[in-house]
Amino acid sequence: MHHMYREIRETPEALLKVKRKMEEIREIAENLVEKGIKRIFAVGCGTSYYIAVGGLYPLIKYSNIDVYPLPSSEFFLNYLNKVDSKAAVVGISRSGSTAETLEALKRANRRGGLTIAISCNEEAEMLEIVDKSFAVKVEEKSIIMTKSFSTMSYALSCLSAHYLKEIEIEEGKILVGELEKIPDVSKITLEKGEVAREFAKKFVEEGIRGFIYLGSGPAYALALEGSLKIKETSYSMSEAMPTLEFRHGPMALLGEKIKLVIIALEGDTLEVTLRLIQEVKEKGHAPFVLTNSDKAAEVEGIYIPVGLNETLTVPVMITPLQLLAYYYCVSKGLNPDKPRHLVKYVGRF
Ligand code: F1P
Repeated sequence: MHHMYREIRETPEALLKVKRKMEEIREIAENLVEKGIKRIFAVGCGTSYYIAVGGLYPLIKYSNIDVYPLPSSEFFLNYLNKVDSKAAVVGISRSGSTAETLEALKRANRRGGLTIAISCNEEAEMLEIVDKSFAVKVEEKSIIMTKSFSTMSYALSCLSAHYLKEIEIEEGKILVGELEKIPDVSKITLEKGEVAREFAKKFVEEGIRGFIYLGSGPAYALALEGSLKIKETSYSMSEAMPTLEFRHGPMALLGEKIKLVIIALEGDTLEVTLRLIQEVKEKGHAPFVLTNSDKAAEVEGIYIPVGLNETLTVPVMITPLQLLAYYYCVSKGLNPDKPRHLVKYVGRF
């Protein structure tokens, strides 16, 4: 069995490790409030940057605190002027050794920012240089990040939700209550996601040459990470964009051997996403849809009625997309455990 597949299957138990340490996360949220933090940067590289994009949505949707999900490099090259004692910088890194993320945290420290680390490595050097840290031991032999994405997404979502509760935003209490369910919901999306195998084989048989992942809001983080998994394991061209952006140019690609992967989540973005699905079908395209809404259930794809607030779905709805990339890779006769040119982490820049 490939490391990548086994590690996807281990996601629910990895999420339980975060749940067991929830009090540590609540204490970090409490510290953000005590310090009077006015803006929060979440930074990472590759998959870990996409964790930053998805994990801040509770704050984006339900608070007026300024949030900046950024690649670590973009943060320290272009945003340092916004860092002072009222800024928090959350570094996200499976290894805790990625050069750009370490550099981002070191420069944030020098500007007096409150630095926080989230990692899957309890011995990470990153944990030594920050003010507060949260780490769980979630080891992956695979270069390709899978359960580690869900783990650190869950941790960041928990931090966001607990912050909302600490500043007495009504939705905070609701979200914190829902956090408890996530490890069990993960078992459901894992089992329902296995049907991705049939779709992956079909894509290979159809000679699909490229993918465009569409998602809005939290689903945009799912689109970014789902697209990266395909690139990393199958060397297929793949792009992710906010759902309605597809209509402003990329729509011209319909007719080529591409497959649209559209993530449709219950919530503020569902209606426009359903209209886009209808629009591309009328143009003769058969999109693949990952959804938790019965309103999109009849479209070809994977329907999992996950009863979570949309801002908490990223750690669990990514699993079917990880499985889709895994099965597409092996259906093409490639080895997901030996991705061309990639390393476990990039230790210099
Ligand atoms: C970040 C990262 C991964 C990528 C590859 C190289 O690692 O860019 O996202 O998939 O493994 O490293 P980390 O900072 O999360 O350890």
